[in-house]
Order: sequence, then C-alpha cells, then structure tokens
Amino acid sequence: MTLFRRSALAAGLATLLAGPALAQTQITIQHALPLNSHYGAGALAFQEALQRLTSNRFAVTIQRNDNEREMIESVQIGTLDCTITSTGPVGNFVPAVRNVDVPFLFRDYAHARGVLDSEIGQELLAQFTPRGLAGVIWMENGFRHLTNSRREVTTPEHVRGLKVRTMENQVHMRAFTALGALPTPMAFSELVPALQQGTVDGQENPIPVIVANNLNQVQRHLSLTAHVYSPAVLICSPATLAALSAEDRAHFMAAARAAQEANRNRVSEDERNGVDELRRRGMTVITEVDTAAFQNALAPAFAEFERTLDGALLRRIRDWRPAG
Ligand code: EAX
Repeated sequence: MTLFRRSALAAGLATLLAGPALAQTQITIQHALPLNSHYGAGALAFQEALQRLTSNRFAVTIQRNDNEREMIESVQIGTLDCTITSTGPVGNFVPAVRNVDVPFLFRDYAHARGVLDSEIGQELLAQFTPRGLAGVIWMENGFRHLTNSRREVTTPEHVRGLKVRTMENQVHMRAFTALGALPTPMAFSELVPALQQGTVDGQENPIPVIVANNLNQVQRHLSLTAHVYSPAVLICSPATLAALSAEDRAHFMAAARAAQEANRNRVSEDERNGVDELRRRGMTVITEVDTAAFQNALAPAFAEFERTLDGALLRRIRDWRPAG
C-alpha cells in the first residue's frame, strides 16, 4: 500500500473515530417588527439565553415577517418553530383568546401582566394545545392608541366615519363599529401602504409599535385613547417542543421567561419615552381623551361580548387583584 493511501486511510479513520461534529439544533423565531423593538428585544433575549444555557447546542435564528396570521399558520403546520405575535389574529385560531382583546378590560400594565401570569393566563395558554399550537408564554404589545390623519380625536364623535385599520380581530372590529368608525381589517404588512394611499384614515397601535415603525411619517394625530390592552404571546410548534429533552425543555422555558422580561422592560421604556419622541417627530398628541365617553359609546359592544364571549372569565379578569 502506497504512502499516500496509508495517509488517506489514517486521516479517514481519525475523522470516523472523532465522531460526528455535535450538530446544532436550529430554532427559527419570527415576529412582525424591526429588531429594534419590544418584540425584537424579546427575541434577542430568547436567542442569547437559549444559546448560553445549552452551550450553543441550540442556534436561534430571528426573522421578521409582518403578517402575524401567516406566522401562526406556519407554526401550526410545523414549517416555523416559533413566533412572537400580538393576539390580533390569534382569536381566529384559539377563540378563547378573544376574551383578552376586549376594550377597557385591563386597568393598567400591572393588572394585565398580573392576570396573564396568573392561573387565568395559564388556562388560556392551555387552550392553544387542542388547536395544534403551543402557547409558551404571554408577552406584551401594549395599550393601543388611535392615530389618524383627518382630525384631532378626543371623543367618540370624532371617530364617527373614520376608516380605521384594525387587526384581523373580530372583537376590535365590533368595538370600532360601535364607535361609528368603519373598521378595515388587514395584516400589519398592508398598513403603511394603506395609510399612504389613503385607503384608511387611521389605525391603532401601542406606542412601541408606532415608534418602531415610524408611523408618524404617515399619521398626523395621536390620541392617547388606551382603548384596549394588546397582549402578545410566544407561540411554538408542538413538534419543536416535543423534540426537546427534559433538560432542554427547562432551558427553553428559561429562555422564554428571559424573552418576556426583556419584552416587557422595553414596552415600559417605550411608554416612558415614546410619546415625547413622537412629538419630536412632528405628531400632534392629544392627551386629554374623554375615556368615559368612549366606554359609554362601547356599551352595546360590551353587552354583546358578555353574551358571545366568556362572561365569567371576563368578570374573573376584571376582579383579579394581586395577592397580598
Ligand atoms: O404585533 O398588527 C398590529 O397592529 C400589531 O399590533 C403589530 O403587528 C404588532
């Protein structure tokens, strides 16, 4: 046997004996916003934590996809591992989630976070499973406010006749109809072109979303209506979770908690700084909104939600108080 063949044989054997390189498990997570956003902060924290806790046996890829319904569908058929999404379209997949989309249901961020982290939130996450989804952990989009380019809005009368883009969310659409607006549901990906072309007059989103997407460039007036709290949720493919060992499942949940913390911290930061930033960018900001008038105008919708959604659950959520 020639020297060359002996060397080649030795090299081949060495590689064989070294065993296969430790293959990394790839996890892809998608969300609808720029990386510099409250969702991006959550995704980055998830990536850092899972890679650190598994000593890089996992590699997390973060991608942007501004169609939340599409992302949930991809997770459901198993072509996407995870998504961070608002609950906007989620009620079309998990009807029970519509309960947390009711306007003026949550008093403030402490109430919303407390409820979603309580047994009430866990009961709702369990409702994802029979729908072919894994609701991993609640995250946060924020309290939604109304923007438009037609007029300053302080009362429901100012909303009457406005073409308002809503998420593909039946609860929100019913609420804006009760206010006399013309709700126009569409995915986030279609929002800016619709505002630019005047297909719609306005939209509603939390401060973090308005800031992260520079919606001030296509909207003139911001009214701090805080008409509904918009939860977000980390949803993953059941197959992705089923493939995890018990140890890696624990690392995965620790990374999910890190994502929740980073996401909420960024929402709090954006809530502190975002309104002034939008003023600096030229938006007219209405801070004195007649909230009682909005709540009165929504009374018919509230009565309908008590009948068509889970009235008992809505009462549990309203009555929830922190322990102690
Ligand atoms: O989840 O579609 C929306 O208005 C959402 O708030 C946005 O995609 C962030």
